[in-house]
Amino acid sequence: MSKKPVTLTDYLLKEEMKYPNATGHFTLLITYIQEVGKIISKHIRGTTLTELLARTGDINKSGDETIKIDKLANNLLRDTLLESSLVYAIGSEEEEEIRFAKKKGEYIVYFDPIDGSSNVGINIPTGTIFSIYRGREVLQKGENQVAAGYILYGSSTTFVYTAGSSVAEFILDPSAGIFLLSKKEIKMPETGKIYSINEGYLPLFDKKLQHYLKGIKEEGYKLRYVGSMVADIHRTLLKGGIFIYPADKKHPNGKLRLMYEVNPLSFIIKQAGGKAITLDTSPLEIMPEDIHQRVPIAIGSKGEIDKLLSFYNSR
Ligand code: P6P
Repeated sequence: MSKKPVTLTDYLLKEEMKYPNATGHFTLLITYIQEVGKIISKHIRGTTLTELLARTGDINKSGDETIKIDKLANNLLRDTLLESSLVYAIGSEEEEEIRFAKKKGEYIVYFDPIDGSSNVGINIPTGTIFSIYRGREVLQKGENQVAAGYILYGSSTTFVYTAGSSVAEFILDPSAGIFLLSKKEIKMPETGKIYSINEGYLPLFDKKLQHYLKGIKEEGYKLRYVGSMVADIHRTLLKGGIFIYPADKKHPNGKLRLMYEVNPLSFIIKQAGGKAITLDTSPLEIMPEDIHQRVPIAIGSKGEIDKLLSFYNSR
């Protein structure tokens, strides 16, 4: 008798049973998010992308021009969450300000509806990133996250999340429309000779970073850079290595946003045994001042982050 594969819903309900006082609200919240992820995946893979790739003419807070599929993904997530009665407020790359729910729930959700959206039209992986807090304080340190995850629209549609203990991966069976458990407790390799950085900006990097990059190349490291953070982090999570988006002469705070890119992905990598640093601390310890603030980031295998730090602390 073949066993039924474990679905995301099975997994969520089993996790919920570990908490006798659970209300079921967290399970419902993740269920809403994964449902929207399936709809976004359908649009991204749809043949009628032309319409969805049309530019809207809007410039978001990050200075990127929004395309229709960004808006579609944002509005789907925003409206689903704000109407769920589970959420107090949401923050999004595509929303200038925090948006508050009418029927207030217990969670605050930050998200990047389509990270790397400029890659959608050229069939390069993109992703939806989400970060979940409890309470009424809309600006909290990343270490307060109760959960974080992403949906990667790659060769398959993959759902990865952690609720603060283990990191699990689910792959969408498109014919059944169900996320099936593929990896239960992802543990990152301690090291990995793969580095991920946009070396096009090399002349803008500080001397120590340039020296570090020269050193690892002499050690035979491979460069892999997709240009969608979710895809680069997913590879780093599974194969080990290091992803760096540093500050440089033109971007004193780097490019990536703390609340809906760096914190959720750092939370996941840390739960899988990896490490994330920004300037001289963990990004998860930063007290945010603005929902769109940027931070420089290095994130990946513990051994690789320590190697980078050794270049900054010794020379
Ligand atoms: P660059 C995509 O626009 C994004 O926000 C991240 O997903 C990605 O890692 C980064 O920017 C790429 O930036 O400057 O290398 O094109």
